[in-house]
Amino acid sequence: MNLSQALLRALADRGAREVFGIPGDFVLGLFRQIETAGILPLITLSHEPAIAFAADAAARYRAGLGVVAATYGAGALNLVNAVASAYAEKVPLVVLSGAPGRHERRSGLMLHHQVKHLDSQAAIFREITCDQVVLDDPDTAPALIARALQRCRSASRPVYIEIPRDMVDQACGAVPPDAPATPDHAAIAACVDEVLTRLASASAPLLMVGVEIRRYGIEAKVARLARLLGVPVVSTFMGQGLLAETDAPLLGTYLGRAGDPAVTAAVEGSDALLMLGVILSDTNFGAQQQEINLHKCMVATDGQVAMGYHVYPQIALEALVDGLLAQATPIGEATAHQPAAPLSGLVQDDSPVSPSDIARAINDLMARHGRMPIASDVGDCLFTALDIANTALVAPGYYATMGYGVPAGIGIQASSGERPLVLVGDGAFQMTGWELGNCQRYGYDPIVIVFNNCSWGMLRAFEPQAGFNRLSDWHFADAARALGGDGERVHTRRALGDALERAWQRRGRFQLIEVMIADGAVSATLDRFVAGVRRLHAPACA
Ligand code: S1T
Ligand code: MG
Repeated sequence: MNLSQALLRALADRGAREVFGIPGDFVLGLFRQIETAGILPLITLSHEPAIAFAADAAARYRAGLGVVAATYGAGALNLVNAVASAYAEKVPLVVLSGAPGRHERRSGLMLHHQVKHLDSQAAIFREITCDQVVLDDPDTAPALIARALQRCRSASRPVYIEIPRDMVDQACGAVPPDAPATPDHAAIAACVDEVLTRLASASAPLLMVGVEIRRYGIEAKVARLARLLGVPVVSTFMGQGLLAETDAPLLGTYLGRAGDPAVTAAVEGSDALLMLGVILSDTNFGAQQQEINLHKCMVATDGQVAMGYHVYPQIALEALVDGLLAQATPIGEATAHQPAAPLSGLVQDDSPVSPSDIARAINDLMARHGRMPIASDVGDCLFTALDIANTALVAPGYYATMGYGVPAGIGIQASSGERPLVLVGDGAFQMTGWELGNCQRYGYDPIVIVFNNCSWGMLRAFEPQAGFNRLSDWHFADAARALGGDGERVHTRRALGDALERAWQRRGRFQLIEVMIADGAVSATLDRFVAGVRRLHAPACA
Protein backbone atom coordinates (compact mmCIF):
# COMPACT_ATOMS: atom_id res chain seq x y z
CA MET A 1 0.00 0.00 0.00
CA ASN A 2 1.19 3.56 -0.67
CA LEU A 3 0.63 6.71 1.35
CA SER A 4 -2.33 7.91 -0.75
CA GLN A 5 -4.08 4.55 -0.49
CA ALA A 6 -3.49 4.44 3.28
CA LEU A 7 -4.98 7.93 3.60
CA LEU A 8 -8.00 7.13 1.40
CA ARG A 9 -8.66 3.85 3.19
CA ALA A 10 -8.52 5.63 6.57
CA LEU A 11 -10.96 8.29 5.33
CA ALA A 12 -13.38 5.67 4.00
CA ASP A 13 -13.13 3.61 7.20
CA ARG A 14 -14.10 6.72 9.19
CA GLY A 15 -17.20 7.52 7.13
CA ALA A 16 -16.02 9.68 4.24
CA ARG A 17 -18.02 8.93 1.10
CA GLU A 18 -16.33 11.08 -1.56
CA VAL A 19 -13.63 13.68 -2.25
CA PHE A 20 -14.54 17.06 -3.74
CA GLY A 21 -11.57 18.58 -5.55
CA ILE A 22 -9.97 20.85 -8.10
CA PRO A 23 -6.52 19.66 -9.31
CA GLY A 24 -3.26 21.54 -9.84
CA ASP A 25 0.30 20.45 -10.55
CA PHE A 26 1.21 20.02 -6.86
CA VAL A 27 -1.71 17.60 -6.42
CA LEU A 28 -1.93 15.83 -9.79
CA GLY A 29 -0.25 12.73 -8.35
CA LEU A 30 -2.72 12.52 -5.49
CA PHE A 31 -5.67 12.94 -7.85
CA ARG A 32 -4.33 10.12 -10.05
CA GLN A 33 -4.05 7.96 -6.92
CA ILE A 34 -7.64 8.83 -5.92
CA GLU A 35 -8.87 8.02 -9.44
CA THR A 36 -6.99 4.70 -9.73
CA ALA A 37 -7.47 3.51 -6.12
CA GLY A 38 -11.27 3.51 -6.54
CA ILE A 39 -11.71 3.86 -2.75
CA LEU A 40 -13.56 7.20 -2.81
CA PRO A 41 -15.16 8.86 -5.86
CA LEU A 42 -13.63 12.18 -6.93
CA ILE A 43 -16.09 14.97 -7.77
CA THR A 44 -14.67 18.12 -9.34
CA LEU A 45 -16.42 21.50 -9.56
CA SER A 46 -15.31 24.85 -10.96
CA HIS A 47 -14.03 27.03 -8.11
CA GLU A 48 -12.46 26.07 -4.79
CA PRO A 49 -15.03 27.76 -2.51
CA ALA A 50 -17.63 25.50 -4.11
CA ILE A 51 -15.78 22.21 -3.51
CA ALA A 52 -15.36 23.14 0.16
CA PHE A 53 -19.02 24.16 0.52
CA ALA A 54 -20.07 20.90 -1.17
CA ALA A 55 -17.87 18.84 1.17
CA ASP A 56 -19.19 20.83 4.14
CA ALA A 57 -22.80 20.12 3.15
CA ALA A 58 -22.04 16.42 2.60
CA ALA A 59 -20.56 16.25 6.11
CA ARG A 60 -23.50 18.10 7.69
CA TYR A 61 -26.18 16.14 5.89
CA ARG A 62 -24.66 12.69 6.48
CA ALA A 63 -23.24 13.56 9.94
CA GLY A 64 -19.94 12.18 8.68
CA LEU A 65 -16.56 13.35 7.36
CA GLY A 66 -16.45 15.74 4.39
CA VAL A 67 -13.28 15.73 2.26
CA VAL A 68 -11.96 18.52 0.02
CA ALA A 69 -8.71 18.41 -2.02
CA ALA A 70 -6.89 21.25 -3.77
CA THR A 71 -3.48 22.23 -5.04
CA TYR A 72 -0.96 24.19 -3.00
CA GLY A 73 -1.26 27.99 -2.80
CA ALA A 74 -3.77 29.31 -5.29
CA GLY A 75 -6.07 26.32 -4.74
CA ALA A 76 -5.86 25.70 -1.00
CA LEU A 77 -5.89 29.39 -0.09
CA ASN A 78 -9.04 29.74 -2.17
CA LEU A 79 -10.67 27.38 0.37
CA VAL A 80 -10.02 29.59 3.39
CA ASN A 81 -13.41 31.30 3.77
CA ALA A 82 -15.34 28.04 3.36
CA VAL A 83 -13.06 26.18 5.78
CA ALA A 84 -13.42 29.04 8.26
CA SER A 85 -17.19 28.65 7.97
CA ALA A 86 -16.86 24.92 8.66
CA TYR A 87 -14.70 25.67 11.70
CA ALA A 88 -17.17 28.22 13.08
CA GLU A 89 -20.10 25.87 12.51
CA LYS A 90 -18.33 22.76 13.84
CA VAL A 91 -18.23 20.75 10.63
CA PRO A 92 -15.79 17.77 10.45
CA LEU A 93 -14.10 18.71 7.17
CA VAL A 94 -10.80 17.15 6.03
CA VAL A 95 -8.71 19.52 3.91
CA LEU A 96 -6.14 17.78 1.68
CA SER A 97 -3.57 20.01 0.02
CA GLY A 98 -0.80 19.14 -2.40
CA ALA A 99 2.60 20.72 -1.72
CA PRO A 100 6.13 20.94 -3.14
CA GLY A 101 8.37 17.85 -2.73
CA ARG A 102 11.64 17.69 -0.76
CA HIS A 103 13.95 18.45 -3.68
CA GLU A 104 11.94 21.51 -4.77
CA ARG A 105 11.93 22.81 -1.22
CA ARG A 106 15.75 22.64 -1.17
CA SER A 107 16.10 24.45 -4.50
CA GLY A 108 16.37 27.81 -2.76
CA LEU A 109 14.00 29.25 -5.40
CA MET A 110 10.64 30.87 -4.65
CA LEU A 111 8.25 28.22 -5.99
CA HIS A 112 5.14 29.05 -8.02
CA HIS A 113 2.03 29.27 -5.79
CA GLN A 114 4.34 29.98 -2.78
CA VAL A 115 3.15 33.07 -0.88
CA LYS A 116 5.80 33.83 1.75
CA HIS A 117 7.52 30.87 3.40
CA LEU A 118 6.90 27.28 2.26
CA ASP A 119 5.00 26.61 5.50
CA SER A 120 2.95 29.83 5.35
CA GLN A 121 -0.05 27.92 4.04
CA ALA A 122 -0.02 25.50 6.99
CA ALA A 123 0.27 28.53 9.28
CA ILE A 124 -2.81 30.12 7.72
CA PHE A 125 -4.78 26.90 8.16
CA ARG A 126 -3.68 26.74 11.82
CA GLU A 127 -6.25 29.47 12.53
CA ILE A 128 -9.19 27.63 10.91
CA THR A 129 -8.56 23.96 11.69
CA CYS A 130 -8.18 21.98 14.92
CA ASP A 131 -5.12 20.01 13.73
CA GLN A 132 -2.56 20.26 10.94
CA VAL A 133 -0.18 17.55 9.73
CA VAL A 134 2.42 17.44 6.95
CA LEU A 135 2.95 13.91 5.57
CA ASP A 136 6.63 14.32 4.62
CA ASP A 137 7.75 10.92 5.96
CA PRO A 138 5.99 7.63 5.12
CA ASP A 139 7.14 6.18 8.45
CA THR A 140 5.30 8.79 10.51
CA ALA A 141 2.38 9.37 8.11
CA PRO A 142 0.03 6.61 9.44
CA ALA A 143 0.13 7.92 13.02
CA LEU A 144 -0.24 11.55 11.88
CA ILE A 145 -3.26 10.69 9.72
CA ALA A 146 -4.84 8.74 12.60
CA ARG A 147 -4.31 11.67 14.97
CA ALA A 148 -5.74 14.26 12.60
CA LEU A 149 -8.82 12.23 11.67
CA GLN A 150 -9.55 11.39 15.30
CA ARG A 151 -9.36 15.06 16.27
CA CYS A 152 -11.53 16.01 13.28
CA ARG A 153 -14.32 13.73 14.47
CA SER A 154 -14.01 14.24 18.22
CA ALA A 155 -13.87 18.05 17.98
CA SER A 156 -16.17 18.15 14.92
CA ARG A 157 -13.90 20.74 13.34
CA PRO A 158 -11.84 20.86 10.11
CA VAL A 159 -8.30 19.46 9.96
CA TYR A 160 -5.51 20.23 7.47
CA ILE A 161 -3.44 17.45 5.84
CA GLU A 162 -0.58 18.55 3.55
CA ILE A 163 0.82 15.93 1.17
CA PRO A 164 4.12 16.83 -0.60
CA ARG A 165 3.84 15.62 -4.14
CA ASP A 166 6.84 13.26 -3.91
CA MET A 167 5.13 11.34 -1.08
CA VAL A 168 1.86 10.23 -2.75
CA ASP A 169 3.20 6.89 -4.07
CA GLN A 170 5.68 6.10 -1.25
CA ALA A 171 5.18 2.70 0.41
CA CYS A 172 3.34 3.26 3.65
CA GLY A 173 1.81 1.22 6.47
CA ALA A 174 -1.90 1.16 7.20
CA VAL A 175 -3.37 3.92 9.37
CA PRO A 176 -4.06 2.54 12.86
CA PRO A 177 -7.60 2.70 14.27
CA ASP A 178 -8.60 5.53 16.58
CA ALA A 179 -7.02 5.45 20.01
CA PRO A 180 -9.73 4.22 22.42
CA ALA A 181 -11.52 7.07 24.20
CA THR A 182 -10.88 7.22 27.94
CA PRO A 183 -13.98 8.84 29.37
CA ASP A 184 -14.05 9.88 33.01
CA HIS A 185 -17.01 7.76 34.09
CA ALA A 186 -17.17 9.31 37.56
CA ALA A 187 -17.35 12.82 36.12
CA ILE A 188 -20.03 11.78 33.65
CA ALA A 189 -22.10 10.18 36.42
CA ALA A 190 -21.82 13.26 38.61
CA CYS A 191 -22.79 15.51 35.71
CA VAL A 192 -25.76 13.32 34.77
CA ASP A 193 -27.00 13.35 38.36
CA GLU A 194 -26.78 17.12 38.61
CA VAL A 195 -28.54 17.67 35.27
CA LEU A 196 -31.39 15.31 36.17
CA THR A 197 -31.74 16.86 39.62
CA ARG A 198 -31.97 20.34 38.10
CA LEU A 199 -34.52 19.23 35.51
CA ALA A 200 -36.65 17.35 38.04
CA SER A 201 -36.75 20.23 40.50
CA ALA A 202 -37.67 22.82 37.87
CA SER A 203 -41.17 24.10 37.19
CA ALA A 204 -40.49 24.66 33.46
CA PRO A 205 -37.70 22.36 32.25
CA LEU A 206 -36.89 22.62 28.54
CA LEU A 207 -34.38 21.10 26.10
CA MET A 208 -32.73 23.21 23.40
CA VAL A 209 -30.83 21.47 20.61
CA GLY A 210 -28.08 22.82 18.36
CA VAL A 211 -25.94 21.68 15.48
CA GLU A 212 -23.71 19.34 17.47
CA ILE A 213 -26.48 16.75 17.87
CA ARG A 214 -26.42 16.36 14.06
CA ARG A 215 -22.61 16.48 13.83
CA TYR A 216 -22.26 13.66 16.38
CA GLY A 217 -25.16 11.69 14.88
CA ILE A 218 -27.24 11.61 18.08
CA GLU A 219 -30.54 13.20 16.99
CA ALA A 220 -32.48 9.96 17.54
CA LYS A 221 -30.99 9.56 21.04
CA VAL A 222 -31.92 13.14 21.94
CA ALA A 223 -35.46 12.63 20.64
CA ARG A 224 -35.73 9.50 22.78
CA LEU A 225 -34.42 11.40 25.81
CA ALA A 226 -36.99 14.17 25.36
CA ARG A 227 -39.82 11.66 25.09
CA LEU A 228 -38.53 9.67 28.09
CA LEU A 229 -38.28 12.81 30.24
CA GLY A 230 -41.55 14.21 28.85
CA VAL A 231 -39.78 17.55 28.38
CA PRO A 232 -40.43 19.73 25.28
CA VAL A 233 -37.62 20.63 22.87
CA VAL A 234 -36.81 23.72 20.83
CA SER A 235 -34.12 24.16 18.19
CA THR A 236 -31.90 27.17 17.67
CA PHE A 237 -31.78 29.28 14.47
CA MET A 238 -28.68 27.33 13.43
CA GLY A 239 -30.38 24.12 14.45
CA GLN A 240 -33.43 24.68 12.25
CA GLY A 241 -34.47 21.28 10.81
CA LEU A 242 -32.96 19.23 13.65
CA LEU A 243 -35.15 16.34 14.90
CA ALA A 244 -37.28 16.79 11.76
CA GLU A 245 -37.22 13.05 11.07
CA THR A 246 -38.05 12.10 14.69
CA ASP A 247 -41.19 12.18 16.87
CA ALA A 248 -39.60 14.45 19.48
CA PRO A 249 -41.92 16.87 21.36
CA LEU A 250 -40.61 19.75 19.23
CA LEU A 251 -42.13 23.18 19.99
CA GLY A 252 -40.31 25.01 17.16
CA THR A 253 -37.26 27.23 16.54
CA TYR A 254 -36.15 29.85 19.05
CA LEU A 255 -35.65 33.26 17.45
CA GLY A 256 -36.22 35.54 20.41
CA ARG A 257 -38.28 38.60 19.49
CA ALA A 258 -38.08 37.58 15.81
CA GLY A 259 -39.81 34.25 16.33
CA ASP A 260 -42.93 32.47 17.59
CA PRO A 261 -43.91 34.19 20.85
CA ALA A 262 -44.92 30.88 22.44
CA VAL A 263 -41.46 29.41 21.77
CA THR A 264 -39.77 32.59 23.00
CA ALA A 265 -41.81 32.52 26.22
CA ALA A 266 -40.98 28.84 26.79
CA VAL A 267 -37.23 29.44 26.39
CA GLU A 268 -36.93 32.72 28.25
CA GLY A 269 -39.30 31.53 30.97
CA SER A 270 -37.58 28.22 31.60
CA ASP A 271 -35.94 27.71 34.98
CA ALA A 272 -33.91 24.71 33.76
CA LEU A 273 -32.85 25.06 30.13
CA LEU A 274 -30.66 22.13 29.03
CA MET A 275 -28.77 23.14 25.87
CA LEU A 276 -27.41 20.17 23.93
CA GLY A 277 -24.85 21.01 21.26
CA VAL A 278 -25.85 24.68 21.00
CA ILE A 279 -23.37 27.31 19.76
CA LEU A 280 -23.74 30.41 21.98
CA SER A 281 -23.73 32.83 19.03
CA ASP A 282 -25.46 36.10 18.29
CA THR A 283 -27.48 34.49 15.50
CA ASN A 284 -28.87 32.01 18.03
CA PHE A 285 -29.34 34.46 20.91
CA GLY A 286 -28.90 37.98 19.55
CA ALA A 287 -32.60 38.80 19.37
CA GLN A 288 -33.51 37.72 22.90
CA GLN A 289 -36.73 39.26 24.16
CA GLN A 290 -35.50 38.90 27.73
CA GLU A 291 -31.93 38.14 28.69
CA ILE A 292 -31.41 34.41 29.29
CA ASN A 293 -29.40 33.86 32.47
CA LEU A 294 -26.81 31.33 31.30
CA HIS A 295 -25.95 30.48 34.90
CA LYS A 296 -29.44 29.01 35.24
CA CYS A 297 -28.88 26.96 32.12
CA MET A 298 -26.99 23.72 31.57
CA VAL A 299 -24.81 24.20 28.50
CA ALA A 300 -23.31 21.05 26.95
CA THR A 301 -21.15 22.07 24.01
CA ASP A 302 -17.56 21.82 22.76
CA GLY A 303 -16.89 18.75 24.90
CA GLN A 304 -17.80 20.23 28.28
CA VAL A 305 -20.88 20.92 30.41
CA ALA A 306 -21.29 24.27 32.16
CA MET A 307 -23.98 24.94 34.76
CA GLY A 308 -24.31 27.41 37.61
CA TYR A 309 -20.80 28.66 38.17
CA HIS A 310 -18.95 25.42 37.49
CA VAL A 311 -17.85 23.37 34.47
CA TYR A 312 -17.49 19.62 33.92
CA PRO A 313 -14.57 19.49 31.45
CA GLN A 314 -14.13 16.71 28.84
CA ILE A 315 -17.69 15.38 28.82
CA ALA A 316 -18.44 14.23 25.27
CA LEU A 317 -21.98 15.17 24.25
CA GLU A 318 -22.89 11.60 23.34
CA ALA A 319 -21.55 10.33 26.67
CA LEU A 320 -23.76 12.82 28.50
CA VAL A 321 -26.84 11.88 26.47
CA ASP A 322 -26.17 8.16 26.98
CA GLY A 323 -25.82 8.75 30.71
CA LEU A 324 -29.07 10.72 30.84
CA LEU A 325 -30.90 8.03 28.85
CA ALA A 326 -29.68 5.39 31.31
CA GLN A 327 -30.91 7.29 34.38
CA ALA A 328 -33.84 9.39 33.14
CA THR A 329 -37.37 8.98 34.48
CA PRO A 330 -40.46 10.93 33.33
CA ILE A 331 -40.67 14.41 34.81
CA GLY A 332 -43.09 16.08 32.38
CA GLU A 333 -46.01 15.31 30.05
CA ALA A 334 -44.70 16.66 26.75
CA THR A 335 -45.87 14.27 24.06
CA ALA A 336 -44.31 13.55 20.73
CA HIS A 337 -45.55 16.09 18.22
CA GLN A 338 -44.15 18.29 15.50
CA PRO A 339 -44.87 22.00 15.18
CA ALA A 340 -47.64 22.57 12.65
CA ALA A 341 -46.34 23.42 9.17
CA PRO A 342 -46.24 27.19 9.76
CA LEU A 343 -47.27 28.25 6.25
CA SER A 344 -49.16 26.40 3.51
CA GLY A 345 -51.90 26.94 0.93
CA LEU A 346 -50.29 29.22 -1.65
CA VAL A 347 -52.98 31.45 -3.17
CA GLN A 348 -52.79 30.70 -6.89
CA ASP A 349 -53.54 34.19 -8.23
CA ASP A 350 -51.73 36.85 -10.25
CA SER A 351 -50.41 38.75 -7.26
CA PRO A 352 -46.66 39.40 -7.09
CA VAL A 353 -44.60 36.94 -5.04
CA SER A 354 -43.33 37.58 -1.51
CA PRO A 355 -40.82 35.33 0.32
CA SER A 356 -43.58 33.85 2.48
CA ASP A 357 -45.40 32.81 -0.72
CA ILE A 358 -42.30 30.81 -1.64
CA ALA A 359 -42.41 29.07 1.74
CA ARG A 360 -46.09 28.24 1.21
CA ALA A 361 -45.41 26.90 -2.29
CA ILE A 362 -42.61 24.66 -0.98
CA ASN A 363 -44.68 23.41 1.97
CA ASP A 364 -47.49 22.59 -0.47
CA LEU A 365 -45.05 20.78 -2.77
CA MET A 366 -43.64 18.67 0.09
CA ALA A 367 -47.15 17.95 1.36
CA ARG A 368 -47.97 16.56 -2.11
CA HIS A 369 -44.72 14.74 -2.82
CA GLY A 370 -42.83 14.26 0.46
CA ARG A 371 -39.93 16.06 2.14
CA MET A 372 -36.81 17.18 0.27
CA PRO A 373 -33.51 18.17 1.91
CA ILE A 374 -32.94 21.92 1.66
CA ALA A 375 -29.64 23.75 1.13
CA SER A 376 -29.99 27.45 1.78
CA ASP A 377 -27.70 30.36 1.06
CA VAL A 378 -27.51 33.47 3.22
CA GLY A 379 -30.02 36.27 2.68
CA ASP A 380 -33.79 36.44 3.04
CA CYS A 381 -33.96 32.90 1.61
CA LEU A 382 -32.52 31.65 4.91
CA PHE A 383 -35.16 33.45 6.95
CA THR A 384 -37.78 32.10 4.58
CA ALA A 385 -36.43 28.59 5.22
CA LEU A 386 -37.63 29.00 8.81
CA ASP A 387 -41.20 29.03 7.51
CA ILE A 388 -40.73 25.73 5.71
CA ALA A 389 -42.08 22.64 7.44
CA ASN A 390 -39.51 20.69 9.36
CA THR A 391 -37.19 19.09 6.86
CA ALA A 392 -33.43 18.65 6.85
CA LEU A 393 -31.74 22.00 6.23
CA VAL A 394 -28.05 22.78 5.71
CA ALA A 395 -27.04 26.44 5.85
CA PRO A 396 -24.22 28.54 7.37
CA GLY A 397 -26.65 30.21 9.79
CA TYR A 398 -23.94 31.56 12.11
CA TYR A 399 -20.84 32.23 10.03
CA ALA A 400 -23.29 33.44 7.34
CA THR A 401 -21.12 33.27 4.24
CA MET A 402 -22.84 33.74 0.89
CA GLY A 403 -22.17 31.39 -1.99
CA TYR A 404 -23.05 28.29 0.02
CA GLY A 405 -26.46 27.30 -1.38
CA VAL A 406 -25.85 25.89 -4.87
CA PRO A 407 -22.58 24.04 -4.05
CA ALA A 408 -24.20 22.68 -0.88
CA GLY A 409 -27.13 21.34 -2.90
CA ILE A 410 -24.66 19.62 -5.22
CA GLY A 411 -22.85 18.23 -2.18
CA ILE A 412 -26.07 16.77 -0.74
CA GLN A 413 -27.02 15.04 -3.99
CA ALA A 414 -23.46 13.85 -4.66
CA SER A 415 -23.16 12.37 -1.21
CA SER A 416 -26.64 11.04 -0.48
CA GLY A 417 -28.21 10.60 -3.93
CA GLU A 418 -31.21 12.59 -2.69
CA ARG A 419 -32.61 15.42 -4.79
CA PRO A 420 -32.24 18.72 -2.92
CA LEU A 421 -34.11 21.99 -3.01
CA VAL A 422 -31.77 25.01 -3.08
CA LEU A 423 -32.81 28.45 -1.82
CA VAL A 424 -30.54 31.29 -2.95
CA GLY A 425 -30.74 35.06 -3.46
CA ASP A 426 -29.67 36.76 -6.67
CA GLY A 427 -26.56 38.21 -5.02
CA ALA A 428 -25.38 34.83 -3.74
CA PHE A 429 -26.26 33.17 -7.05
CA GLN A 430 -23.89 35.59 -8.77
CA MET A 431 -21.11 34.13 -6.60
CA THR A 432 -21.44 30.36 -7.03
CA GLY A 433 -24.69 29.69 -8.92
CA TRP A 434 -22.73 28.87 -12.05
CA GLU A 435 -21.55 25.65 -10.44
CA LEU A 436 -24.89 24.28 -11.71
CA GLY A 437 -23.07 23.82 -15.02
CA ASN A 438 -21.35 20.81 -13.41
CA CYS A 439 -24.65 18.99 -12.78
CA GLN A 440 -24.91 17.56 -16.28
CA ARG A 441 -21.56 15.73 -15.91
CA TYR A 442 -22.89 13.86 -12.88
CA GLY A 443 -26.61 13.74 -13.61
CA TYR A 444 -27.51 15.86 -10.57
CA ASP A 445 -30.89 17.61 -10.79
CA PRO A 446 -31.44 19.98 -7.88
CA ILE A 447 -34.44 22.29 -7.89
CA VAL A 448 -33.03 25.80 -7.41
CA ILE A 449 -35.24 28.72 -6.37
CA VAL A 450 -33.57 32.09 -6.94
CA PHE A 451 -35.09 34.91 -4.85
CA ASN A 452 -34.46 37.69 -7.37
CA ASN A 453 -35.04 41.09 -5.79
CA CYS A 454 -32.28 42.65 -7.92
CA SER A 455 -30.46 43.67 -4.75
CA TRP A 456 -28.53 42.67 -1.72
CA GLY A 457 -31.95 42.80 -0.09
CA MET A 458 -30.97 41.84 3.46
CA LEU A 459 -28.58 44.77 3.56
CA ARG A 460 -31.23 47.07 2.12
CA ALA A 461 -33.37 46.10 5.11
CA PHE A 462 -30.65 47.53 7.34
CA GLU A 463 -29.70 50.48 5.07
CA PRO A 464 -32.82 51.40 3.04
CA GLN A 465 -31.29 54.69 1.84
CA ALA A 466 -28.15 53.12 0.42
CA GLY A 467 -27.94 52.91 -3.35
CA PHE A 468 -25.01 50.46 -3.36
CA ASN A 469 -27.24 47.52 -2.42
CA ARG A 470 -29.13 47.61 -5.69
CA LEU A 471 -28.13 45.09 -8.36
CA SER A 472 -29.12 44.83 -12.00
CA ASP A 473 -31.46 42.14 -13.33
CA TRP A 474 -29.38 39.22 -14.62
CA HIS A 475 -32.25 37.11 -16.07
CA PHE A 476 -30.80 33.93 -14.54
CA ALA A 477 -33.52 31.67 -15.99
CA ASP A 478 -32.34 32.50 -19.50
CA ALA A 479 -28.89 31.10 -18.65
CA ALA A 480 -30.15 27.75 -17.34
CA ARG A 481 -30.38 26.01 -20.71
CA ALA A 482 -26.83 27.01 -21.61
CA LEU A 483 -25.66 25.42 -18.35
CA GLY A 484 -27.50 22.14 -19.07
CA GLY A 485 -30.69 22.71 -17.08
CA ASP A 486 -34.15 24.21 -17.45
CA GLY A 487 -35.12 27.67 -16.26
CA GLU A 488 -38.37 29.54 -15.67
CA ARG A 489 -38.82 33.13 -14.57
CA VAL A 490 -42.03 33.80 -12.62
CA HIS A 491 -43.68 37.05 -11.51
CA THR A 492 -46.92 35.81 -9.93
CA ARG A 493 -48.00 33.33 -7.26
CA ARG A 494 -49.91 31.22 -9.79
CA ALA A 495 -46.86 31.00 -12.06
CA LEU A 496 -44.69 30.06 -9.06
CA GLY A 497 -46.95 27.18 -8.03
CA ASP A 498 -47.15 25.84 -11.59
CA ALA A 499 -43.39 26.18 -12.20
CA LEU A 500 -42.52 24.39 -8.97
CA GLU A 501 -44.75 21.43 -9.83
CA ARG A 502 -43.28 21.23 -13.33
CA ALA A 503 -39.75 21.36 -11.90
CA TRP A 504 -40.58 18.53 -9.50
CA GLN A 505 -41.89 16.39 -12.37
CA ARG A 506 -38.74 16.85 -14.46
CA ARG A 507 -35.74 14.65 -13.53
CA GLY A 508 -32.18 14.41 -14.82
CA ARG A 509 -31.51 18.15 -15.36
CA PHE A 510 -31.30 20.91 -12.78
CA GLN A 511 -34.41 23.05 -12.59
CA LEU A 512 -33.99 26.78 -11.94
CA ILE A 513 -37.00 28.87 -10.93
CA GLU A 514 -36.19 32.57 -10.92
CA VAL A 515 -38.77 34.22 -8.70
CA MET A 516 -39.07 37.99 -9.23
CA ILE A 517 -39.73 39.25 -5.69
CA ALA A 518 -42.22 42.10 -5.26
CA ASP A 519 -40.21 45.27 -4.76
CA GLY A 520 -39.20 45.75 -1.14
CA ALA A 521 -40.95 42.53 0.01
CA VAL A 522 -39.08 40.67 2.76
CA SER A 523 -40.02 37.68 4.91
CA ALA A 524 -41.81 38.40 8.15
CA THR A 525 -38.96 36.73 10.01
CA LEU A 526 -36.32 38.98 8.45
CA ASP A 527 -38.52 41.98 9.23
CA ARG A 528 -38.68 40.99 12.90
CA PHE A 529 -34.97 40.09 12.95
CA VAL A 530 -33.96 43.51 11.60
CA ALA A 531 -36.24 45.24 14.11
CA GLY A 532 -34.75 43.12 16.88
CA VAL A 533 -31.18 43.86 15.87
CA ARG A 534 -31.97 47.56 15.58
CA ARG A 535 -33.39 47.57 19.11
CA LEU A 536 -30.38 45.62 20.35
CA HIS A 537 -27.96 48.18 18.91
CA ALA A 538 -30.10 51.26 19.55
CA PRO A 539 -28.20 53.75 21.71
CA ALA A 540 -29.36 53.50 25.33
CA CYS A 541 -31.91 56.20 26.11
CA ALA A 542 -30.17 59.17 27.73
N1 S1T B 1 -19.93 38.40 1.25
C1 S1T B 1 -20.10 37.10 1.62
C2 S1T B 1 -19.23 36.03 0.99
N2 S1T B 1 -20.99 36.75 2.57
C3 S1T B 1 -21.75 37.73 3.16
N3 S1T B 1 -22.61 37.31 4.15
C4 S1T B 1 -21.63 39.08 2.80
C5 S1T B 1 -20.70 39.37 1.82
C6 S1T B 1 -22.47 40.20 3.45
C7 S1T B 1 -23.96 40.04 3.13
C8 S1T B 1 -24.92 39.53 4.01
S1 S1T B 1 -26.46 39.44 3.27
C9 S1T B 1 -25.89 40.10 1.79
C10 S1T B 1 -24.53 40.37 1.88
C11 S1T B 1 -23.75 40.96 0.74
C12 S1T B 1 -26.81 40.31 0.63
C13 S1T B 1 -27.33 39.01 0.09
O1 S1T B 1 -27.98 39.29 -1.16
P1 S1T B 1 -28.82 38.15 -1.89
O2 S1T B 1 -28.02 36.93 -2.03
O3 S1T B 1 -29.38 38.74 -3.12
O4 S1T B 1 -29.99 37.83 -0.84
P2 S1T B 1 -31.10 38.87 -0.33
O5 S1T B 1 -31.42 39.80 -1.44
O6 S1T B 1 -32.27 38.03 0.06
O7 S1T B 1 -30.51 39.57 0.85
C14 S1T B 1 -24.78 39.10 5.49
C15 S1T B 1 -25.76 39.92 6.37
O8 S1T B 1 -23.54 39.30 6.01
MG1 MG C 1 -31.19 39.72 -3.50
